[in-house]
Amino acid sequence: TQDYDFRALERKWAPVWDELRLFDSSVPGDTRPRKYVLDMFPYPSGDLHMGHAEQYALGDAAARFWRHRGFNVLHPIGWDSFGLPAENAAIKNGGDPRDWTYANIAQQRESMRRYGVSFDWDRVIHTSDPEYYRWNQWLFLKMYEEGLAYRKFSDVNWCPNDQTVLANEQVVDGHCERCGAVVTKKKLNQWYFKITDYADRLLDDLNQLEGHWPAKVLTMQRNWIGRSLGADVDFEIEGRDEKVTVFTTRPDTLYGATFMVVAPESDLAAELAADASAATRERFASYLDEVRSLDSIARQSTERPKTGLFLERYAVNPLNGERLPVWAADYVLADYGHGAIMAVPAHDQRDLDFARAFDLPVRVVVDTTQPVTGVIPVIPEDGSLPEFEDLHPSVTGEALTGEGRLTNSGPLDGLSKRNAITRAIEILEERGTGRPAKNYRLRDWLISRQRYWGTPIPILHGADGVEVPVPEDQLPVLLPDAEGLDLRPRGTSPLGGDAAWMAATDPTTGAPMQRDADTMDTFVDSSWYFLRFLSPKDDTQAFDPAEAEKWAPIDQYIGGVEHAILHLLYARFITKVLYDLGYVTFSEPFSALLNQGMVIMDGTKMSKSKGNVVKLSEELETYGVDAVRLTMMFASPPEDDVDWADVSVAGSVKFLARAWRVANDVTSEPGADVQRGDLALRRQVHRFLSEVGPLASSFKFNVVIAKLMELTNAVRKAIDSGPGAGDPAVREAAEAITVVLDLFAPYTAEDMWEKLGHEPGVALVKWPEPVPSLLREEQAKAVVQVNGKVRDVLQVSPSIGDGELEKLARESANVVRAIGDKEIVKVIVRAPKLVNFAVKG
Ligand code: ANZ
Repeated sequence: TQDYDFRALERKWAPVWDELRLFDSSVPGDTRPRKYVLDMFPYPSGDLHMGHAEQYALGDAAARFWRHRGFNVLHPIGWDSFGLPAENAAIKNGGDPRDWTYANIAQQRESMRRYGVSFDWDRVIHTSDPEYYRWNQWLFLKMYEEGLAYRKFSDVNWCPNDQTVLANEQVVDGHCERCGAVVTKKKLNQWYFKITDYADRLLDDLNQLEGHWPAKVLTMQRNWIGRSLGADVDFEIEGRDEKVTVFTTRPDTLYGATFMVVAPESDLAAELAADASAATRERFASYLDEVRSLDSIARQSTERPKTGLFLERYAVNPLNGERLPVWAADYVLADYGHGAIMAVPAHDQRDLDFARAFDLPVRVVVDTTQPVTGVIPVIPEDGSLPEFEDLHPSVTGEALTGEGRLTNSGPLDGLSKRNAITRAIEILEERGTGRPAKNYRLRDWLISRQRYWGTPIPILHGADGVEVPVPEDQLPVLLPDAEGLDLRPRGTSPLGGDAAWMAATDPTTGAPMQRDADTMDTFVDSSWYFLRFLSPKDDTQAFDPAEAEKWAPIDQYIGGVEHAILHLLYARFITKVLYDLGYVTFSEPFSALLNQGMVIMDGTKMSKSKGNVVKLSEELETYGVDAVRLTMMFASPPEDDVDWADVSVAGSVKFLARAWRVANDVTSEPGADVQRGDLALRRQVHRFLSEVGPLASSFKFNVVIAKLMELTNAVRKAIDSGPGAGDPAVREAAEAITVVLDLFAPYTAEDMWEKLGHEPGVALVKWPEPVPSLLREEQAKAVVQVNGKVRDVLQVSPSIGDGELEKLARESANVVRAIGDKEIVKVIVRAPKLVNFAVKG
């Protein structure tokens, strides 16, 4: 007998597959129904690693499954090839980011081909190709026309020592990650996409995805958008003409407001401080410097001691006319709500911490000691809780945030929190000093990058500040060569250093203009790439709407949970924009989403610093592609992490060899009359088939593989000590194993298919259907009696439980008739054989 030699199989079949073009999804006249299975496309950072191996093994199992089920499956691949690592490599080693990028793409492409993934290689895209990024520019222009792209000055993190803009992740505790200098803010004029216009739809449409996306991802999206409902309340400031508006989710607590806080870097704080005493002016200036170096998360943390200062002014509570001192404090953010709050220390923890730090009054206005349905207690005017002294927030330090009844609140007294919110808003509206309001955590999408390796923004700037979009027929605005450009980050785009490139002319007047030197965030590239795969070579449009109609939205999207928020949110946003513009007929791009787990080592993430990185290339060398793929899918359900320390890749090789030998040993001819095959083995094969279909369509691939192993052992036994290698049931079993194995181990399966006497191309072989009669034979007969008299006989599974059997019995029409309107007094169930209803009346 021959030996299982995975190296030989890989060498043999890869070129055959190339030639057969089995995964071509655009054959004219193909009438198969369609499915679009998409793996998140990779960033070309070096060769493929174990994480890729997990992701593509999973996506490919899904794609292959649907192909076996008779679908024309679109399973494309491309590269997300703009971005910082290429630029940093060029800064470090010299050269052009292009060289690094395209060399890595070539390597990854070869590795993927070797990995046997069933991609349609005719649809490859690279986002750094002008043929691709010109459509980013087109999209930008559409957004600009719609008023969805705009420019404004905004703060960036700036390291004054390195003269560099820093990403949020590069700021550690307010200091530059590299040199330790205190990070400051710098104002730059930058481009934004107005995603906030779509906040409600992005939130509400998540309901459609319920059950089809991981619940965790839906929650993360919801939290990121962060809609809160409440009220805007206008406060007069003594000695100032204009009122100040605050956003609150708790207008019910207005009578408990004891001070007001404004964000230190707001215009209002600057204005009020300017009118204060010299000492306060000075303290304010140094406080502002301190605040600028902190990020918003640290600022709002309840852990950090509260800081702030009194601005020597008073606001007036619009409901009770009380004077509230106005403070500046950094726990209030300038860019949320209105950058000012009414502080209710009894019922808000941060306000309470602040009040306790600066000795400000705390007044309880919601009595949370009384259940909402309970008696309304009388609490004195000053808001103290005499009977519950030790529960008072100023004593406990714990704000009362729970349910309760309003007290000390004039017209709101006695109402529940919820009713008081509604009533307070009504009163504010009657008096014209407040109204219902909505706020979102979501901010507009900052797309400007002061970096080289990205899509140039297709806007021209005149000396007079005028902005002119580059006409569509002049796209793409090509990225110049990197040669001669200083790519080091310094807060302005490297493109600005290329005077020849920067010089442009106004398309209508011919007047000299300057190009926009910024490039786009690479999340723009990936916000619509799934549409480009539909007509990747079309040089007349971004994508063909007719093809989108045929294929999209994506039936199954597969990728890492690290993209749970931004990438998915941006892709959903751009899809909605394209929907509104009439380019697509769907408003959610990804009908179903699966997040694969990580590949870890000894319970922890693989990382260079820990020295526990397993090299994919070495695993492939040692065990072969199929064993690595099979191991990935066998180790756990796809959402769970795979601990590479716990798996046995060698065990996978052994199993593959066993399966392969079974195919080798079959001696009957293809098409042998299975009717004459061994009945016990046939039953086992068809039970296997009835189980693996549903398992595979719900991605329970680990269980499918366990069943494959079971059946393989059974056939081995049938060959060695049962009906023998020539029995047609053995062939039937071997063919079933081969087709199902193709999901995980395509090289081995292809070779088995050949050994079984078939033409190459197992990937397109129809999934064998279970024969019902072979399943039914195994069913048990359950007798159903009413008062001892047989009323029905049910065919049931021998493993049925009592509960399930009783349910079936109750649904039987004969039984229903026999019972009529009599009362069931007792039910005896002996699954799978008997149900007896004792009835009376
Ligand atoms: C009074 C109040 C009383 C509040 C109370 C809460 C509890 P979310 O849910 O996150 O939207 N707030 C408003 N603007 C703010 C800003 N710029 N920086 C920091 N905090 C701000 O939170 C809304 C609540 O956060 C608002 O409701 C306000 O405090 C505070 F018992 O108003 B609240």
